[in-house]
Amino acid sequence: MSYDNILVEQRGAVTLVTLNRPKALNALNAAVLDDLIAAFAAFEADDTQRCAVLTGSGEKAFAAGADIKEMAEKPMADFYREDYLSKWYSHFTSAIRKPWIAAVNGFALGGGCEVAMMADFIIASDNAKFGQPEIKLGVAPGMGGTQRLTHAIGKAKAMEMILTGRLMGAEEAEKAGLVARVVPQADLLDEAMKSATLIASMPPLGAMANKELVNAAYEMTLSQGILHERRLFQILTATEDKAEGMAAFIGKRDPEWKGR
Ligand code: CO8
Repeated sequence: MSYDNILVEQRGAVTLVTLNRPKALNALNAAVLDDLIAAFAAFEADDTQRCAVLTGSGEKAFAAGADIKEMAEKPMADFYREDYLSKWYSHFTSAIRKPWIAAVNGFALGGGCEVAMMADFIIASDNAKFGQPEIKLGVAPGMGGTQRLTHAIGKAKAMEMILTGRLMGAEEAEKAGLVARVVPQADLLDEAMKSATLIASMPPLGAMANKELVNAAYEMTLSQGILHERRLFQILTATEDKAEGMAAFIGKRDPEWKGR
């Protein structure tokens, strides 16, 4: 399948998706978001693909936000009738059960920051800048920014960023817990691909279950989350990959995962 606004490449078991509107700093218009949904749905459906990386083309931006030019003239009735953002939002959260990483180069602002925060984790280049500057446009984040940023970095920093539109650099973002790792700009893709390849080498059902469990920490009380964890642990003991993983450990050999 070909796309107009993104590049998609399979590298072994890793799908690399690149936002490709560099002249508009990879701003997320409806066409880009529709391409992203299609590419991630194809990734999710393809059993040979076990982890994805999402990045932005050019050195300047991962994505500078939702497309302001597209939103500027749109009447409120259309935003409401279309339930603007809901299909993209639900697709990138609950519909993607396989792991994926955001490799953030340059600006990740507004919707760009929100899409990055939907990833299982973020690896940032040293020139990355994160922000939710929607207040400066007279709106608010619309795809989870107020919630995910607050979960990630706490109320004080999230409130300051969201109320002032201040951007946060990569080093501060790592210290604050927004990103897993900061790497030099030149190494970003290699480092993200290395992490993705490692994840892709893990048992696929285990990867899916572990992702689900960490995400449950955002949705459930502690006791519900721990019960959910125990049940999924118990369920995983019935998989062929559990038998293989434990036999391989005891037999001092590499496991061969079946995804069953
Ligand atoms: N939308 C549309 N076009 C954009 C956007 C954008 N978000 N950001 C940059 N561009 C375009 C510029 O208009 C410009 O185009 P042109 O050359 O045709 O004039 C080109 O990209 C280059 O941008 P600049 O000349 O502005 O580059 P600078 O280096 O001077 O500045 C900045 C870079 C600081 C990133 C600046 O472009 C900027 O502030 N951009 C807007 C950032 C912003 O406000 N983002 C939030 C948007 S609102 C939002 O995301 C709502 C979230 C809820 C929905 C989520 C849906 C995914």
